[in-house]
Amino acid sequence: QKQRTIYTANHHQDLPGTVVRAEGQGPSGDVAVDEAYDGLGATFDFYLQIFNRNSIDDSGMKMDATVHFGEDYNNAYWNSIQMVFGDGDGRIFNRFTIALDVIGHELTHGVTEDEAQLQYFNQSGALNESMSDVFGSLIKQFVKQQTAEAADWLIGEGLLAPGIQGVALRSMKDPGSAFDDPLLGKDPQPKHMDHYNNTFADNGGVHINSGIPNHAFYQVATRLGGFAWEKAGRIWYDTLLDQSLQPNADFLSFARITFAVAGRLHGANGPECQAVRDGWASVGINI
Ligand code: ASN
Ligand code: ZN
Repeated sequence: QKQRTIYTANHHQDLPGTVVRAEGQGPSGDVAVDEAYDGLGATFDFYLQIFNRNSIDDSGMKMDATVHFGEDYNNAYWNSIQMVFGDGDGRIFNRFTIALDVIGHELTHGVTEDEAQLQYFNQSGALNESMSDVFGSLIKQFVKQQTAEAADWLIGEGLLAPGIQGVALRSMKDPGSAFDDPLLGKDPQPKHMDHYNNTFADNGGVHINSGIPNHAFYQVATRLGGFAWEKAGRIWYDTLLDQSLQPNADFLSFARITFAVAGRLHGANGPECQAVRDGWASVGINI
């Protein structure tokens, strides 16, 4: 049974704030509250139906989210206890509940923290970010019942304010192409190891270099075809839960586990293993 509680911070920054909608209650009429409630519900249903996972910690953890956090707050995050969503400033970003994959992204930070504790800097941090984008995107694809070919593979569609030149926050299909705007700058994501960004900014580029494993997942999923959550998603999920995945894993060690998992699930050296190997190779990671 899912147990959601949506709070409002009422434009302050005190967490969790006051309850506006508890599990089982009807729509509040506040769009951010109701998007958070529905988005957490869809994310819970996805994890349960597809991976037989019972909430964030697989033990029925309550799902708490606070909306209207801060004044014109241009972000959303997971704080190890709950999810937090800003309203955006309306100039660069709209409200952060507007995109289901962003809600799935934040909740998945909780799943990753529970299962793998991928350290939030450099390559392990980019893998942590990528897990959130992969499962965020799969949740959206699942709700829309889209195949890998039909999906747009965008993260945060609708989040960019009117007038911003761009389509979303990130693109898994074509990292680096999501936006190019005088206010926001250009989408900095690479999609190949040749363009890996060695930076101290952004915790060592966790939201930048995540383009590489994001694109590898896209490559594997489209090679396998059909619904991406069925094969590629299962391989990535089992990798996240694999005992051999270390908190300081780099892209190559993660990729090697996906290959081993694909072999366990589908038989060694079958087309699934080949798709995993080729997908990673296409981003410059050679298993
Ligand atoms: N929205 C960001 C994320 O979920 C927030 C952050 O970087 N702290 O990764
Ligand atoms: Zn994140």
